[in-house]
Amino acid sequence: MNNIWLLALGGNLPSAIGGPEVTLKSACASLRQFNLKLCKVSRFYETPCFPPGAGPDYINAAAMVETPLDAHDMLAVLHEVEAEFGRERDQRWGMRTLDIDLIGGQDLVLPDPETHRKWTSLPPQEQVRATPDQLILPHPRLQDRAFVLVPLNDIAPDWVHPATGRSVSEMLAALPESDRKAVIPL
Ligand code: PH2
Ligand code: MG
Ligand code: MG
Repeated sequence: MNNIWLLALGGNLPSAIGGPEVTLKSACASLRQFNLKLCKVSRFYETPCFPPGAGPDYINAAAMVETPLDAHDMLAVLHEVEAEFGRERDQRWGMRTLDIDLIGGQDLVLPDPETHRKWTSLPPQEQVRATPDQLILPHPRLQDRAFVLVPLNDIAPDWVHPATGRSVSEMLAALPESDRKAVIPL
């Protein structure tokens, strides 16, 4: 069985091998060691840190992989690659050498549509405090973030969010222009 997974990559601290751009490129190469095919990689972008002031600007990119791995096994691979580049999983939304997020794939909604809706509709104050202990797919903040949607639009503009029916290009067009313009290709 072959799955297509969409990934969002980011980093805003140097790793042992260099700055975030070097780290993200090596992470893409490193993904190839696993049981997957790296189908597409977006351009790389400089993006303002979210939340504003929480650290240096990020480098962000997106990738598409094809693999027999299911969502949970794919996530385990992403955590392995993050660890390889010195990621310490401590502070939520803290600075990091490498973050690879599983954004979604196919028409999969995890863990179930109702729980997914609960996490996507959290008010901003709650988003900071509450952390899901289950894998939520598509990523619950996907539709809010230009630093994810701009790179994703390079490689999968027509992928449709299975819970909302909106495509990547539609989600991107719905963001404020100022958010979109702040995501600058390298
Ligand atoms: N990732 C975060 C928190 N803030 N800001 C930008 N610009 N890009 C990111 O990838 C990012 C962030 C948590 O993973
Ligand atoms: Mg992450
Ligand atoms: Mg992240």
